[in-house]
Amino acid sequence: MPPKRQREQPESAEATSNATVGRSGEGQRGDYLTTAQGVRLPDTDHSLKAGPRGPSLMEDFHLREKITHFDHERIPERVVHARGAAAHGTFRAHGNASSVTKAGFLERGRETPVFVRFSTVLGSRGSADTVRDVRGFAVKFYTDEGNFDLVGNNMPVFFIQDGIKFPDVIHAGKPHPDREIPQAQTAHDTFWDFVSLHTEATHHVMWAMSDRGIPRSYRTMEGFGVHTFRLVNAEGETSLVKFHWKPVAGVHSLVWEEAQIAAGVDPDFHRRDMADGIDAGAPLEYELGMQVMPDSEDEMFEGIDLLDPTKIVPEELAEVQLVGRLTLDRNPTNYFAETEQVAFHTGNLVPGIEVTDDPLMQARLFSYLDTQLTRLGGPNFTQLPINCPHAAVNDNLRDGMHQTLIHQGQAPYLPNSVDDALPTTATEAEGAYVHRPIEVSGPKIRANPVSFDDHFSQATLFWKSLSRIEKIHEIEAFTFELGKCFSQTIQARVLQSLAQVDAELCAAVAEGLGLPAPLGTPAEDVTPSAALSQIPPGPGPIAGRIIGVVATSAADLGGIGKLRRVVEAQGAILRVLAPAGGTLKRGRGLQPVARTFLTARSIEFDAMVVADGTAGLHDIKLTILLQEMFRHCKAIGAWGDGRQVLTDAGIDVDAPGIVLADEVAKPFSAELVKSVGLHRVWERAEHVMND
Ligand code: HDD
Repeated sequence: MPPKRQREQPESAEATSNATVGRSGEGQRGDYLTTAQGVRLPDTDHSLKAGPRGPSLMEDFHLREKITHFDHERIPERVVHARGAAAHGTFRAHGNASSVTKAGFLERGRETPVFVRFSTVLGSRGSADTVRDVRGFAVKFYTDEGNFDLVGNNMPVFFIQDGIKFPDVIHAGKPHPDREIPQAQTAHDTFWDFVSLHTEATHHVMWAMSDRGIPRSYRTMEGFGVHTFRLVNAEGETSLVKFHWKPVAGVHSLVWEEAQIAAGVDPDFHRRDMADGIDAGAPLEYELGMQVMPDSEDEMFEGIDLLDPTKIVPEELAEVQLVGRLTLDRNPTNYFAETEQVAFHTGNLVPGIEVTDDPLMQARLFSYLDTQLTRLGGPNFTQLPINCPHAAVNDNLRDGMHQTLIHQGQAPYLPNSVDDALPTTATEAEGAYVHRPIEVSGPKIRANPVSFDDHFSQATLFWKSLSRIEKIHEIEAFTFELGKCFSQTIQARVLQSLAQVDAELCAAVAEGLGLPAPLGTPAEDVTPSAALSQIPPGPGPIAGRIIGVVATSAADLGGIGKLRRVVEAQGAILRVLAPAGGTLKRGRGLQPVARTFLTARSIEFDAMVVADGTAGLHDIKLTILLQEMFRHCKAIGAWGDGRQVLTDAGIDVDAPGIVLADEVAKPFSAELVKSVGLHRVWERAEHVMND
């Protein structure tokens, strides 16, 4: 229950003399319903009419204000990344980054409030969470030195090398302009037309068609700053750096069928998962990592052009050093005020962090500020509580739409001799952001460096680094997406690119499309990078994971209680599934039912266990649920006669990853926890495919 608001006290003289007189950022004050002007209302359900059956009257100021405000409740959605969800949290620095940057928030022990918004790129605001797409990973650090935004994605490379093509790639990916279909997906002609005609996109689509395009959860996604940044330390020395976010929960994805089911059954799958996890006391956690490279004149490292956003630096060549931990543990209070109105900008930098001349980054520096003017209706969006820096602001910017501050003084210019010569500029020692005097020279020219011409070698590197099951998923994704294209010319052109990546990949996709596989000359001297595969070497944490238990009131409720204690102690969530809702009672045992067979679907569970005492239970929806869990290679278990429910549902109990026992004892729970920690039982995949 939210705490009841206090009935309003009369404002003190001190409060009214504040710069923000009046509402002071509070959404609601007092217990009475009022108009926006603060006039108390007797009734909000009946318009003012000339008699009960008469016409409504123009003088009904409440009706007009209520409807007018409602008419304007929506603002333009983001042109990209419209669908998103966010959380508040804290960033704690380990302190080891101070040798390369003077940024205060990275000093040892510093704690900085953050707001993080995750998003899909292409879909509109009401689209589904689990579509195949890139995920945005935008972090706003409210540092003592001003706001720093790290506006990244869950993939370390981008489609294009120069920001001037951004409108083009987005036009190609968005729904076709005539019928506005398909929504939130790249499985259509214009996207693949663009990709095949701009082959620099090949590396990026290898990531998008991999399991990374359909994350299991925001908590199991990596994040990347993509561009190379220039860091400056207290001595003025510079280095070139790539930022990474490493999820503590490991990197895990859905399988394609699951993602498709979820898009219909629970379009809010990811935002629900994040909000529920936080509510259940399982925060989302990530380590901030940095790959530090020397700041050389040519901005190359081991033959890789650090200004090319379609290239990674393999972790084997530059170790990702962990410099701080991000913990997201508080859900927003109001979606619109916070998640919708938050405004990120790659130009929000703090001393010690600078940009480089990556031409994609350079265009972004213009675009983010510009887009907010339309989206948030004017230049004063930094005054919105979610965008407001925690550092002191004294900016000499004045007036404009939606000005909410009452600035004092007469001289908003510098220098001035009227307002006590304030504010004053700062020196570097006083914390001013002073750009490094990097030399810039060269002819004015519309061209890329020659090193940007290599469009395929890192796509090959990515492919060669995948495990067998990940390669199969990649082939299936390409075959699905290209199979949705009507134009054979476009399909054939994409195959030309795939032939430059790998012959096996190209042949397999060509076979699925029923087209000949062209020959190519893929790079041969490629060393795979283990960090690019997301198959975990061992079980990871299970916090935030959901384990279902099928039960009836005849089930072993004591056993369920034991299992609940084990998994909840590790931050996981146990949900009982039964034929009907309510509470299961048996003896002294009590278990609340979280889902019924009607309201549950396999996609929301990471593992499913059938309790003892359920033999004979049969329901077609339960059968479908168990078969989906089996096909999606999730852990399945049963104890006692629960085994029979599995067999009745057609589950092969001898297949890998089926955990069986007579009762809920340590080995059973431990095996189950281990399977969930491994995310999927991939050995079962071969079994499923051969069925
Ligand atoms: Fe962008 C939003 C990430 C290239 C122009 N972008 C946006 C968001 C993320 C990214 C995560 C959502 C922020 C939020 O949650 O509000 N964008 C990226 C990454 C890129 C990238 C990782 C390449 C490395 N973007 C990019 C380019 C341009 C833009 C090249 C334009 C030249 N991006 C925008 C935008 C958006 C945006 C139009 C839409 C809404 C907004 O900014 O605030 O300005």
